[in-house]
Amino acid sequence: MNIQNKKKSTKKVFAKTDRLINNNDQENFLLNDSENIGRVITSTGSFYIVKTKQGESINCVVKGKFRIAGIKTTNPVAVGDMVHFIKLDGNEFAQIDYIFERKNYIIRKSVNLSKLYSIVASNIDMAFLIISCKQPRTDTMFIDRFLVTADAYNVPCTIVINKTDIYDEDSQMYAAYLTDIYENIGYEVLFTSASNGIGINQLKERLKSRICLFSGNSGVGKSTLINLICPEAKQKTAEISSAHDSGKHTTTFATMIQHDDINIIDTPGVKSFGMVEFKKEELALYFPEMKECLKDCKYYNCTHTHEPGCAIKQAVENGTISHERYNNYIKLLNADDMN
Ligand SMILES: Nc1nc2c(ncn2[C@@H]2O[C@H](COP(=O)(O)OP(=O)(O)OP(=O)(O)O)[C@@H](O)[C@H]2O)c(=O)[nH]1
Ligand SMILES: [Mg+2]
Ligand SMILES: [Zn+2]
Repeated sequence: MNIQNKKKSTKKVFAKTDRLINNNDQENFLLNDSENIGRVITSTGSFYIVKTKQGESINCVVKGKFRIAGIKTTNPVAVGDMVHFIKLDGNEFAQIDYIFERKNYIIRKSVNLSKLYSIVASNIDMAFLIISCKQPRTDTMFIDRFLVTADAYNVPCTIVINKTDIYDEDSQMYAAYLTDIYENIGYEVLFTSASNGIGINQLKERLKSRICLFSGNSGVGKSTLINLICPEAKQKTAEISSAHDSGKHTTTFATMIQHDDINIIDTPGVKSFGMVEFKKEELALYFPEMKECLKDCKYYNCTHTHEPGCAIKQAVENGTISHERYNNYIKLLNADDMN
């Protein structure tokens, strides 16, 4: 296929599981058994809490095995999933027996280079990538891996630069540098401080009436921000390790925190987002600024590395595409986890 004419494909988000139900069954359940339907709000991997429309929290386990075709997952049921469950007499746990079709999901490799994936969360309206320019400093490679994955799975993203209260001149410059790069390619960038409250109201506005995901490195302040925004939330937080300027992986499983019309999924901090199911020739499609130039490359199968007449390299040279983003594109192209 000519890559230049290729419409950006959204990854197959409707992963086929043997018990992922279709629309007809879904309607049937909604009509006839609506009290046994709810959204997964906590997943520890072995045990789940499902919240029903009536506001009841049901402790659940998964009945049998769910397989997702093509990929091996450690957790076939994820926070955000709408599920059907059955209650059994005398049993403490109800059993999840069906997952409704997912609108989208974010997935990551469980262990680097392994073929095992875990679903971070599903049915997300907006992902917030929480980063920091200091203690710890998030690098652009981390950001780009996340943005590429989110874009491929059709999850819109906002970048939140937290801990602005502790920034010295160097980290302020880095924050300005990041803002310039990411605003230029169409992402909203917010500045917050959970310590002095700066930017919190603006962030709250963005969180209203949708299901939001908070993701990012360990120690950037995801849980602290959530505790501030949702007074009922009692998410554990911990000081970062001073020796390494890195977080202590305090949050260990995903939970959705609900407060008024705000729904935020807090997730464990990650070192890096593994790329999933990407082919080298599609990578540029998930860099919005590169996607625009593809049609102008001389060769239809241009990899934008060494080819003459490459519109992307030209754009990097004249400053329309940032060097940083292009360098990350090259690194990703050569990463071990690309197909
Ligand atoms: N100075 C300052 N410290 C902050 C801010 N936000 C969070 N912190 C501190 O950063 C440390 C880590 O915060 P957490 O909320 O536990 O970080 P996290 O992102 O949830 O980390 P994981 O759960 O490990 O992924 C805690 O000591 C917080 O008090 C902020 O805006 N400014
Ligand atoms: Mg946390
Ligand atoms: Zn090219």
